[in-house]
Amino acid sequence: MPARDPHERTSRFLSLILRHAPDTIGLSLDRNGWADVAELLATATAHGTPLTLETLRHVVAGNDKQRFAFSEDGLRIRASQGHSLRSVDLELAPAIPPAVLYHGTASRFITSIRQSGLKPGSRQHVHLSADRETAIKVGARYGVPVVLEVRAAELHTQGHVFYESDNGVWLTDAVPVRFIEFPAR
Ligand code: HQG
Repeated sequence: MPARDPHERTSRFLSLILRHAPDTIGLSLDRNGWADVAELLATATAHGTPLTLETLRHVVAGNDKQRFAFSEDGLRIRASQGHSLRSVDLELAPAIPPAVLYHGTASRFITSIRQSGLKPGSRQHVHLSADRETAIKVGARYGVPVVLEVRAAELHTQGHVFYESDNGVWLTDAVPVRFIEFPAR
């Protein structure tokens, strides 16, 4: 899907670099996923994606999902969730989820999910949202969206650990089939 505007292009670039592949521009993240801002600007620019502090600040502040966050001193930046890099530990505190959380997926994945439950795929966690609307958008990225209801509180009492990212995304390791309500066909 081509990015529509320069800010979206920069947001997608930051997602790639800060969640999945910092090495493509020769950047390294620390164990908590933080990149040095000055180093990010320099390495991005050197590798063909000119990036200024002003643009970075705009993209972070105006981001629709608040995907990125600066450290308190403004010297570092990281993605708030969505990592595939196994080396990154966001050190989120375990949280108690609401009774129900939602997972947006595409209809073509339903047969497989009915068999093996929700798995994190290439990411560190299964991503869940507190509202249906977000789940519909997430599912629509891959095809005809389907919203699954996850009995999160029950799963939590069974010992599954939940986290809530700084931008409000709920994360857990996996969701077994028996905790999922599938919509009636
Ligand atoms: C599916 C976006 C077959 C799962 C969103 C999903 C999110 C299975 C896909 C964040 C399965 C993985 C993450 C199974 C799960 N069999 N398919 N057993 N278990 N799946 O992109 O949750 O905009 O890695 O349903 O808002 O779609 O990038 O995960 O369709 O928060 O900030 O496998 O990405 O955030 O896809 O999205 P993804 P996701 P950003």
